[in-house]
Amino acid sequence: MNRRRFLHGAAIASGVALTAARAAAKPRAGSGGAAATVPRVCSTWDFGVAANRAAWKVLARGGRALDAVERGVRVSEADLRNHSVGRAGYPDRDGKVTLDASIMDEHGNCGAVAAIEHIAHPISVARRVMERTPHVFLVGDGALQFALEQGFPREELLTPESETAWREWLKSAKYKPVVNSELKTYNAGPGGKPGDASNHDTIGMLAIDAKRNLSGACSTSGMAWKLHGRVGDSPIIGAGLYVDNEVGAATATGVGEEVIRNVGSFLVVELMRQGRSPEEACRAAVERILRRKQKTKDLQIGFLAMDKSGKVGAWAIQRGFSYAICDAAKRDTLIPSKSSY
Ligand code: SD4
Repeated sequence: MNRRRFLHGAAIASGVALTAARAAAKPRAGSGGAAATVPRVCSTWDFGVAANRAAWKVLARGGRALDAVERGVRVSEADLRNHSVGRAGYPDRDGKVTLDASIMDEHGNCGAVAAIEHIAHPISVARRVMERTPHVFLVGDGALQFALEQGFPREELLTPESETAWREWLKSAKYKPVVNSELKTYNAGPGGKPGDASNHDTIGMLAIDAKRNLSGACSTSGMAWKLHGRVGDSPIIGAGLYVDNEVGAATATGVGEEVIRNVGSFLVVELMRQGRSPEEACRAAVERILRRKQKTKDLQIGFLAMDKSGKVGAWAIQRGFSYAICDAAKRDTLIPSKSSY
């Protein structure tokens, strides 16, 4: 571990300033040059900035990374501008909002729920599965039943805006994921019309606390207009999220089917174990996916990783993926991911 720290502890991933149109964050040129600091939190997409702020409140007072990631992800789940995490997430083709989430702590404990309906904070249900059951994964009606028994309120998650978008989609009823739709939906602003047929959005968050323990969390409503019952990578341990406290943590966003096929987040962590930096590991995982795919023009996948020193890196297939970092030295930092195309 010391050798790995020595090799990789010097800098976080490089980045350049984003345009002013990209959220109210403070993008920083060359923020990747700074030495890794602990504690630190990072998360996917522009909306990761707001989520990080909530997670930081836990980390800054010496709190546990697990509490930080749950707290942070709940912010995105409650954000009505975010059309595929939690409430206001776009529904499946039958008009039902079904949510997926997973969480993993520093001991390798994990919990997940998939295709759960009517529960606004699936990440907290995932944590209850981890902490209060002998199981890892609950799905569908069973997950809902467990959540209600645990005292989570049953809620309507389909907002009028999401319902309008779904009814609009029904006119053509074509399932065609749109690259980087996360930004089109989110940056449309409150009440704004989401761009195109916005398909997906996921918050993946990784944190290291003052004790140098890692945790991660991931939450999504998955691909908009999916088949009822479809589950993506986000709740699948090893695909959408993986944490190994000896090495690092990784999370994924984008078209989940390809992430599952390649056990993406586990792959990224294993590549870090072999000595690659977070960015190199994310890049190698993306390239593994690309080697197997012929058509990649319409495919977006992004990986985000953090190593045991708090160093952060990312890589995506297409341009447009962004990730946010927050630590004592830098808040509200938004970085455009490097990409293969
Ligand atoms: C899924 N990976 O359900 C998720 C969607 C996503 O950004 O990440 N969107 O396949």
